[in-house]
Amino acid sequence: MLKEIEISRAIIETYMNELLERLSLDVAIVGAGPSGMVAGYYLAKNGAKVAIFEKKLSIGGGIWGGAMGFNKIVVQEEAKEILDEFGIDYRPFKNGLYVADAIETATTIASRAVKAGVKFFNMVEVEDLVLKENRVAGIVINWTPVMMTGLHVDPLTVEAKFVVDSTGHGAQVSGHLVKRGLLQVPGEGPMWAEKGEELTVKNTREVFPGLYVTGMAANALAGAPRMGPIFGGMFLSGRKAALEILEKLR
Ligand code: 48F
Repeated sequence: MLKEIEISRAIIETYMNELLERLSLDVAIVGAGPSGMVAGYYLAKNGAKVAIFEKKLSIGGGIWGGAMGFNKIVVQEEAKEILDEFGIDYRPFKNGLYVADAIETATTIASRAVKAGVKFFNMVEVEDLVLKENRVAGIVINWTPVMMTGLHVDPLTVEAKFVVDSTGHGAQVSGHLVKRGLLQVPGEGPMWAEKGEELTVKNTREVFPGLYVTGMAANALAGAPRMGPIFGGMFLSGRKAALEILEKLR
């Protein structure tokens, strides 16, 4: 016999246990776009305890819509190996460009990340950082609907050895240090695909003790150009952050 409250108990107990197990993390990634999910995958695959917090209901960030809703993404030669790592199909176009399906890309990266050990918490917004002795030590979280409705509900906290700002164009997590005068975010520059791609990887780094930035957030912090619907830089940025953090965790 199906008992409604047993279904409720199954969900509540399982979710709460998973959250409790992750109140203390090696790495808390904020934002489940391409750079954050790829970072999570490489971290988890190499044994780090990692969770990704995503404020929207859906994970995947800017992948789904491709460009203007044409659900294709473009990847350049240097990043093709990441599509291979995930087992995502692509077709050569020309001039060293490859085209992959946006839906396959989002679902495959998400699925491989989960199988590698990443725990996604969707519908959870990171509203602040924990800062102790000039080092980022965790994140402050709340339910997205609470944030959207502006209800006066206090948040909870997750501690982490490293926090990764993978929040895209708005660099929202770094913004919490900006408003305290601890960091500057000039904001992204206008479109220049080649420079934007090169710089998003270069700008992927620890911008404050305990805080890494990836993807478009890395360029927003550096005042570097946006690049539009080419995603290789996002993937390479996520991998770079993961490998550097793994080195520091050892
Ligand atoms: O924007 P997004 O896809 O970040 P990305 O990894 O990739 C950028 C590309 O999609 C594209 C591009 C060309 O390649 O420029 O835009 O840099 O994903 C960012 C995710 O972070 C979530 C947001 O909903 C999105 O899914 N996010 C933003 N702020 C918060 C957050 C927050 N405060 N808490 C939790 N999630």
